[in-house]
Amino acid sequence: MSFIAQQDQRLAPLWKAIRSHRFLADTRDGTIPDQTFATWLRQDYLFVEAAIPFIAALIPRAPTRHWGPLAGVISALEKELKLFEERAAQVGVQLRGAPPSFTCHAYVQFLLATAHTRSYAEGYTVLYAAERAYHESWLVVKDGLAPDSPWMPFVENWAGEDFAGYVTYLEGELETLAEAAGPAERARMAELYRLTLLYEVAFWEMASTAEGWPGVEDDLAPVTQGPNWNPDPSRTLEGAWTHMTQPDPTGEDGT
Ligand code: MP5
Repeated sequence: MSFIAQQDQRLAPLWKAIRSHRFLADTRDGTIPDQTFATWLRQDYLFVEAAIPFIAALIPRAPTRHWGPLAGVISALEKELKLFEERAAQVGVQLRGAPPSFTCHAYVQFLLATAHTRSYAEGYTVLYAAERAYHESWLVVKDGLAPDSPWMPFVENWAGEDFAGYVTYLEGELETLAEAAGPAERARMAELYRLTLLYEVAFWEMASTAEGWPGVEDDLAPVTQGPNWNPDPSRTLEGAWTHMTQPDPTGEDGT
């Protein structure tokens, strides 16, 4: 059995917790409170912003065939940030100035620590698990979301064909890395896969409950704390992931 199939079997309860999360069902059904969706918008904006240095930190140890695709992910993430900006403006949500929640902060630290201190295959495992989790999550929302929902662009981003193609590509590459890994590294990859799925469940939970930091009423974060990314709002929106599935112009398969 392939590495991913083996992990998916072992971690089936975590996949179920992701796919059956009430945040996704309520978003799909149009019953999610505006404030709850706004919490997710603000926190995921911070997450996507941090995903850029995560990808950048993977590049130095990546095989050369991954350089182009990983650079493509960085530009897709920049376009995703613009999508957040555009949607937040559309529905009147203040995107900036929110401090990271405990869960968002922990997940981001986990991403960066993995990229900087673990093997490339281990970092790639986290990338695959996080992207796949979002694809699976937004497929749940897609299945029944009203076509005029303000959240449809997020469905198109993560449940669309371009992103599906990207996740399939990541899957194939992760299997290749897992085949080349020894038993000890494979065990570490399996553990990181599990942790990433746990963080994904925790992230939906955090968005649903608007949790702050455990044990305190007020995390005392300055209100100006928030994203560092400074987009150019005048740029037009394009599909963030379109270029990830366009054929290689050199005609080579990149291996
Ligand atoms: C993703 C995300 C998908 N935006 N947020 C969480 C909590 N997990 C996964 O990543 P990307 O890079 O936005 O496609």
